[in-house]
Amino acid sequence: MSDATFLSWPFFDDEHRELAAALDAWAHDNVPDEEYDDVDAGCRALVAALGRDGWLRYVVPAAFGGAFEEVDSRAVCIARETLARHNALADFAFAMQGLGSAPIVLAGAPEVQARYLPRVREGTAIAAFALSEAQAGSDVAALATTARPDGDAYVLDGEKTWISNGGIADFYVVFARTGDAPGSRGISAFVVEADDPGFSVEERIDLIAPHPLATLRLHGCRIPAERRLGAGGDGFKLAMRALDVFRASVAAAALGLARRALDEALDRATSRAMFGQVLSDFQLTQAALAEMATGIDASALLTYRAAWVRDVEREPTTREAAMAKLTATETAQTIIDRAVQLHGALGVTRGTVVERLYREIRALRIYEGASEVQQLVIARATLARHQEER
Ligand code: COS
Repeated sequence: MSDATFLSWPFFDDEHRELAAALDAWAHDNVPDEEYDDVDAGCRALVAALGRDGWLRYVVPAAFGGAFEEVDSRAVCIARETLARHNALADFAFAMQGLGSAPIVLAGAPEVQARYLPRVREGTAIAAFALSEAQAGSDVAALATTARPDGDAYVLDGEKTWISNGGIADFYVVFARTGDAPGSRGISAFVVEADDPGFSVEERIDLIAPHPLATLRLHGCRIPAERRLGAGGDGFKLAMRALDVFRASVAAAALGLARRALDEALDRATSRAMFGQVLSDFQLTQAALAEMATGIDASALLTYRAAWVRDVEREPTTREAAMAKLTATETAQTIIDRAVQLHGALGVTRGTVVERLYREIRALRIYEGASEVQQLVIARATLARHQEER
């Protein structure tokens, strides 16, 4: 059992503690502790199971059957941390239902919200967030997909890539350029359904830790104008607001992977005989374990600080979420690498837990804003505060 003492920190209420225990027990019984051979089928099954048993209530507001009045960041983070400890694809399935529907929660018209959000909660519709393009990854404002108004519709043209749930999603929140305004100002968000004419999955992308991922093609893709989310030109800010919530939760997922690595390392270190003692008797091992445990607590403090500021203080958390994501993902990479080292040859043997974690953690330092983007965001906020105080 992982260290759960963090749940007594003042960031949490009883409902958070209950969620952590109940979801851990559920995952133990319902989520395999191994990779799926077929990630598409696995992901579909996980979304269905998470919906059936009520866990997706944490990604939509109460008005659509959600567990909290508004989506609660601490609950999302606890859910991701817990699921990631068991199986990274389970965390992915949960998180993508949230990220893919967040722009609808934030800015969808009531009828658009009513069309998608209950199905997201039930796990009967799979959501996706289609922002990145081949030439617009970190530099979102450079995206080139267009959406042209045409009567009571919009016609979308362009290509999106590295889209999570690409190929299995029922709908995609697609960001496209609607106006002549340059950079970030001319972008709007739309809901595109997988069976809309002109929408196709161009190519599936294979990852070192398999998750559904694809390149999407929009070719004269015509959708009703009501499926635009928020005002025209608001798309960039909408994407950033959705990412503010989910970046802190990526930190939580990294934390879950790191906690699992420490658990595995502790089991190994206390059982592996070497030179007449066990691995954990060596001070070098103890130094590694100490750094791993400290890195986990430091990451947890930043992660749950970001979630608490958003939920309780109701302040913008761009800076806090960036600090959490940067620290937790980079630290988890180091912790998992140490766990691999403590396992020796077993650590690089296909099929061991630490080998799986080693592949799983890598993408978290890249998606939803690479570490370098988080550094940029933190530096900008720090400099802006300094200017204001002068
Ligand atoms: N919430 C609300 N508004 C925000 C915001 C946020 N978190 N961040 C920026 N904005 C606003 C700014 O205030 C600015 O508004 P005005 O035009 O009214 O002044 C506008 O959005 C543009 O912001 P900025 O000038 O900072 O945009 P940049 O093009 O410099 O981009 C980064 C900033 C690099 C931070 C952004 O492009 C980014 O996050 N990139 C990574 C994208 C990403 O995560 N990709 C992964 C996709 S999902 S796997």
